[in-house]
Amino acid sequence: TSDTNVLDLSTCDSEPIRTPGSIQPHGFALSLAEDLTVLQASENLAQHIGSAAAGAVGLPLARVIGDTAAALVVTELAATRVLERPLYLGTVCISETCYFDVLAHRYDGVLMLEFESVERRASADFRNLYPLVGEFLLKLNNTVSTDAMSALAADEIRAVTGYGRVMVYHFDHDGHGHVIAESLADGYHSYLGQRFPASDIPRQARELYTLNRIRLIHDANYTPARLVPAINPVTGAPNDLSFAALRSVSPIHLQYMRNMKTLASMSVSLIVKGKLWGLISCHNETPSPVAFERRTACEQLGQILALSIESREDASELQFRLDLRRIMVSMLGGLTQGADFIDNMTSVFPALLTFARASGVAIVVDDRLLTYGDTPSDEQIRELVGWLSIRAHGDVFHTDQLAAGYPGGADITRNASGILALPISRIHKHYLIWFRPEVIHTIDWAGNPHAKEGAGPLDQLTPRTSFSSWRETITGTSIPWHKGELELALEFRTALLGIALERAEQMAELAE
Ligand code: BLA
Repeated sequence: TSDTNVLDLSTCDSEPIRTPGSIQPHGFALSLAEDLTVLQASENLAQHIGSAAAGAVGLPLARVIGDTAAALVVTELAATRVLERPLYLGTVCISETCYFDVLAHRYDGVLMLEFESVERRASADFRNLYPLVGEFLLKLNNTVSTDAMSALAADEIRAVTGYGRVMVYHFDHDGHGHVIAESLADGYHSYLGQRFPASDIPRQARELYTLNRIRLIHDANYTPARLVPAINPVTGAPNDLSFAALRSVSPIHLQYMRNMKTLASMSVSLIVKGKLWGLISCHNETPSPVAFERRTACEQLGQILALSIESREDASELQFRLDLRRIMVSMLGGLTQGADFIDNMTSVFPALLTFARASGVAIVVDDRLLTYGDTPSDEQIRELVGWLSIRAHGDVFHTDQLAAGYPGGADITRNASGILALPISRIHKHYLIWFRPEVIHTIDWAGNPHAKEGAGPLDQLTPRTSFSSWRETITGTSIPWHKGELELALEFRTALLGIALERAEQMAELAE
């Protein structure tokens, strides 16, 4: 029932966000040769330190930023290995403009220096930030649920950034995001519990956010500052700014922010088991800087949260599978007792329902059909088996939305929106089928995800303009099948086939 992909996302997906050719202007950037000759400079150099960008190209670094600042860079670069993540070298004054945080990183064969304009010397702040991370760890130890841990993280990150709204945003299996925790300042309305469609964050952005865990948009109304010249002489291509702190971001996303009435945005990636699990998304209504060391603290808080989520998920996954396995083992114990396979199966019917969190189950063996619990009629089940044997070719079949694929599904939605069908013979059309009932539920979207606002003037893609709550009712689906359930159902099937085989051999022996 949900068709959120009304936008032509291929265009969205192909915007080259790693090579925008420009930076955000709350700082300036230089790319350097190994001997620290300036290769490229951002065109806003004059606004920050008075010298023209084009004039800076080809000069030694000291001639552009002055001897003191250059000496700091030289010393720090000699002392540390510069990697792809920006490294803080120090805070400097350049031609009486105070202060700049100097960040260095090396990516795609290019050494980049970024100078972020900051209000005061950063180093004083570190003292407050370290204990904060420590306290966060202590608090996490006393917290069990993902939502509660996320709420703690949101509060901490709001304290570190001073932003007005901090949300922990979790992606579901379709890529839609769900706000699971939030921390708000006065005057900020809540998005807690709301969903945002997957199309709000395109594929290449998710890829980049898996590699680079933090990004800041200082002021959504900014005018980008281009790098001059546009082609990097080392690579012969536009600079890959994937890890640059000042990377200019997608104009489409800047419009989205303005539509959302947030002018400053920072987001921190939550990587769980190597995948982008969600984001900590921070909003401020007005432009608002977050200095490097504060961003680093947020990145660490994000990593701690992600690791905690990972370990809780592992533990509950393990427990879930253990519980299932216990039920399975006890069922198999019962099945090897009596003589007749089908009679045996009826004795474990209640356990079968618990095993698969189902409300009905059916066994079809030749012309025998046995059901238990809430199931479609015998006739409807026979029809379904006919379809399954063609559609699924003897493989395990599962769906949480039967009517979407099965023509007869609409008539049996109420008790069979979800089915898991196990073929239990290698030759015959014998099935064990679990049924899950329809669970009608609502989704609270932030704005109508189906609205065709994606097609703007001149066929340009524009983001949604409304974020006022919009409720959607989802029908025809059951609770989804869990990966562990499917895997254990397969194991169960293998065991059943084994038992059947053993039976057949015993029968053959008796006949001899
Ligand atoms: C990027 N979109 C983003 C980002 C977020 C969102 C968090 C990362 C940048 C940042 O930190 O601000 C979306 N922001 C949200 C969501 C919430 C939020 C869902 O606060 C909810 C809590 N966006 C569109 C459409 C397109 C699009 C239609 O709505 C494309 C046509 C593009 N979004 C888009 C692009 C980026 C982006 C290209 C990458 C920006 C970049 O890093 O350059």
